[in-house]
Amino acid sequence: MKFLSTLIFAGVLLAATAYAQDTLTTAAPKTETIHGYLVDVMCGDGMVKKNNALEKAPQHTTECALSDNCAASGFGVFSGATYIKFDKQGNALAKSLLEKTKTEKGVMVNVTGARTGDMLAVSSIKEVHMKAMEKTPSKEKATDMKDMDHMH
Ligand SMILES: [Cu+2]
Repeated sequence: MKFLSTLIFAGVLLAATAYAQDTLTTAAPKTETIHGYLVDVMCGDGMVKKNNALEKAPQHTTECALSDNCAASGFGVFSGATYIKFDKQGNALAKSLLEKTKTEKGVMVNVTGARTGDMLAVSSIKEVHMKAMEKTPSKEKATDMKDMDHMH
């Protein structure tokens, strides 16, 4: 009886191992979230060629990205100096984000999708705002002043 259960256990273990290996090799590309500047392909390719993305991507305007030639070229994101291009759905999501945003240049995003090399099959794009550093200190100052008034 003990021998039999050991045999069954070994069999289950083998099957589980085989299943795990199978799912590993047939798995879809890894999903990842990339953080960086959203730039159209026309301008993005230009920055890659001139090797000046770190300097130019933050300066790239929303207006430029939405101009006819730029918008038609598709979109991508700069992860540092590496340019990762979006699929069709990503291009559509990027365009509607740019149409809604109030950011005039250097739109920064978190893009999630399945990455294959320098291509991303996008599932979601969110703009990342960096307002915290501008607004929080002035608010803190205001409360500090009120506290001081109480003390007098
Ligand atoms: Cu552009």
